[in-house]
Amino acid sequence: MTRTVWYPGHMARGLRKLRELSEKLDLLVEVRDARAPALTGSPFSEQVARFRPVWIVLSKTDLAVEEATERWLSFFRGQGVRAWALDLRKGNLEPLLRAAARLRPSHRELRLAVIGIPNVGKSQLLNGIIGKSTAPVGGIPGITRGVSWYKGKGFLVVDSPGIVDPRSHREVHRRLAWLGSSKSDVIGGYEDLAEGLVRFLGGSSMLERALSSWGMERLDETPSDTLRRIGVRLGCLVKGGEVNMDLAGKRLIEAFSTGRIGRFTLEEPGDSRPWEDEP
Ligand SMILES: Nc1nc2c(ncn2[C@@H]2O[C@H](COP(=O)(O)OP(=O)(O)OP(=O)(O)O)[C@@H](O)[C@H]2O)c(=O)[nH]1
Ligand SMILES: [Mg+2]
Repeated sequence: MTRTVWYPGHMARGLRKLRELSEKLDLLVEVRDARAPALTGSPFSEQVARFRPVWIVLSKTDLAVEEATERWLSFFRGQGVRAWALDLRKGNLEPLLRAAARLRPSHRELRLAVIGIPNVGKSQLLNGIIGKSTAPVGGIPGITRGVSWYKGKGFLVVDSPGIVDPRSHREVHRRLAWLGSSKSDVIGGYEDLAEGLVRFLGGSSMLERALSSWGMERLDETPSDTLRRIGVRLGCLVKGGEVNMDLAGKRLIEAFSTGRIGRFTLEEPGDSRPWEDEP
């Protein structure tokens, strides 16, 4: 059963191109979101990991819970994977670049590709590696549409489009949409997505934190009622004073994905995925 709802043509083409290129590459740097390092894993890296090193960069550490990021780094390193955790807007790429330079063949530049799912910061990392803001960066998934080479000092770097796994469960896509890495509007709409997020956050103290950032309290109510209150608070109203639930949902998802309501980490190493047992 195909369960993916967002897999546009540029992803299929990008995957094909990466496969063709993979013979020429010395190193793959896979960017994952530090807020969900398992859910944001790339479907491509597993297919080629046997042939060359795949290093992991956990991006957006400024939006994740610091201690959780440390646990993820230990987890990956414990598996023998080289991993870095970075706020890519700040850079601090020197240790990564020094390690990569050691893989450089004596007769030519090092060829590396930056890969990963949409909106995790691949192009931002690439710009840091080449030292110029050349590759387009943007806050919505699907900014990079093709596979392109860029030249840096001693490096040839490939930027690639974000590619999701066409076999992923719908629930994975819902969670990726909370982070801004999947298209929210094609996965059941913002209202449904945001209610799912409220339900998830309600399982811990995260909901209190989110609500208090808007000066609101947690009440004993359904996720739908919580979303309605958020809509009132943010002025997402239509004629007659009714709440526009889809707009309220969009605002909540945007605030969550961009870190406006605080730092969050959605998963810990070894977490189970209960939805995978569902028929
Ligand atoms: N807060 C924060 N934002 C980041 C970080 N890295 C990237 N971003 C932001 O995340 C968004 C996506 O960055 P891109 O580099 O375009 O992501 P991408 O993986 O190339 O995305 P696609 O090309 O759409 O697949 C942009 O708004 C960046 O400014 C980070 O470490 N912290
Ligand atoms: Mg990009």
